[in-house]
Amino acid sequence: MKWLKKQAELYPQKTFLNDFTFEQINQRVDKIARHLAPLVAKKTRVALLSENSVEMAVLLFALLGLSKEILLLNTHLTTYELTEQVNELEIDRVFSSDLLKEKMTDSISFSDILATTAEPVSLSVNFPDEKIAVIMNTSATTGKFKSVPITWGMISNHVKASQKTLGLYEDDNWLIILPMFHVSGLSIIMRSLYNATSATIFDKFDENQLLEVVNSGKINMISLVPTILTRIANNLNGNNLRLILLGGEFIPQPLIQKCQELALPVYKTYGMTESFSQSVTFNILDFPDKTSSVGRPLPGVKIEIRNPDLSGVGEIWLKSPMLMTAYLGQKPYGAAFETGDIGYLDRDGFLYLLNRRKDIIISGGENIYPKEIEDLVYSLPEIKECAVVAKTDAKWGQVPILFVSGNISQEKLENFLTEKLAKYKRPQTIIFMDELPKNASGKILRKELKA
Ligand code: S0N
Ligand code: MG
Ligand code: MG
Repeated sequence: MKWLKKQAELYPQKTFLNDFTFEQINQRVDKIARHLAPLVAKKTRVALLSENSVEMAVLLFALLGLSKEILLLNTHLTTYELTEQVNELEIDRVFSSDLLKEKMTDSISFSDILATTAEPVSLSVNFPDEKIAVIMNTSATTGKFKSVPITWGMISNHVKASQKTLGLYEDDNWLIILPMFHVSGLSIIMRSLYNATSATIFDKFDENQLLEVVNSGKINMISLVPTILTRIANNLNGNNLRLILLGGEFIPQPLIQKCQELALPVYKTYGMTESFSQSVTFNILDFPDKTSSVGRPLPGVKIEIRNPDLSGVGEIWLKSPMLMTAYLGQKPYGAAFETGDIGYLDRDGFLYLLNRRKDIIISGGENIYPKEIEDLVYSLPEIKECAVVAKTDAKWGQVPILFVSGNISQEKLENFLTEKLAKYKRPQTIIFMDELPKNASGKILRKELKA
């Protein structure tokens, strides 16, 4: 596996993941790869469904070493949604953690793998830039997910640019509580691997466990979404931390002010799956007069504001060596990538984000597009009209709300949504109306519903 063999030779005794050294992880990867090889021999693409764990990382490295493309599945999804994604990408080999196997009963669990016969293999250590390493599906305005192919070139360019921006200390230890099926979590693994530094993987978000490990000084870096930081900021001791990388959602300014008062080393970041995480970043303690910005571009990244109004506010376009060239199965987007977000640059090159992509709802760092929920609701014959809008929420930032008209009981609709939709996408409230408000041409007035 790229970088792993080298680090295991250079720093065999250094801690890599949790209590395992680079040498131990490398040995575990070699071992599991021997079992995996016969299972994936004729496959280009496989899928992986797992909560965060060292085992997940080991399996991922082994599959990468076997030159597979790995679709990383969001563990919150229902069986219905998971099956749809796997079918769409024509994947017939799914690996799941023992805990999640019940979600995809015909998958191969981690313990099943070790029960199969092993075969000698030699793992690849170098990959061409254009080779796909992992695939992540992201929700899209169309209501159907898009697949982001994350190549080795994107990963290599990212880890280098990020290191230049965030610096590198020999005993860095980066806590992973964000999901490794998102770039927010996976990028930490790749940075630690490239930098030969440590990462500590948590399988879930538990407030007390998190505070304990941060306040103990065992880790010195952490990536968070505002939903989590809001819950823990008051009890967080920033003395041992050199960095809190904060992004994935709209970041409320009161949270930033509180972090300034507490002297927490928050690095705001704006990035996306399409760019394998961070595109712009900055430390709020270094630039106290820029705290409402999301930061300055990483080396190699260019931000363009297109079609600006008189005050310079316009569409945010990106050019970056960390960006994908196209969604899977779609045409390349060309020289620059349209983020869909709205903002402006100040004269020092700091980016300010004013509006997120049209219609997007971000709940606890998970993206939701109303159209996906609406299309599903419309698939019920009883439904006349429906619309999903965002409601501000103290805990999750935003939550979806469903307005609906039609001859259907609340219970039937709720049961249907529970079966088909991940919990975070499920409307927090369903409001029944005789008719939804529309304009003269019959378009549903979302603004009115929001109000
Ligand atoms: C916020 C998290 C941790 C919440 O999970 P928690 O508390 O563990 O929830 P559960 O115990 O599982 O469930 C509690 C109840 O709440 C429901 N629920 C869970 N998650 C959500 C949600 N997001 N929205 C609404 N409801 C939710 C559960 O269903 C459950 O209900 P009950 O008990 O009734 O069953 C968790 O959601 C989380 O980890 N969120 C973060 C996800 C994330 O990482 N998003 C970022 C994705 N974006 C990117 O990767 C690009 C940006 C980026 O790269 C980045 C982002 C942040 C920081 C750094 C970077 C970087 O550039 O490197
Ligand atoms: Mg969870
Ligand atoms: Mg929890």
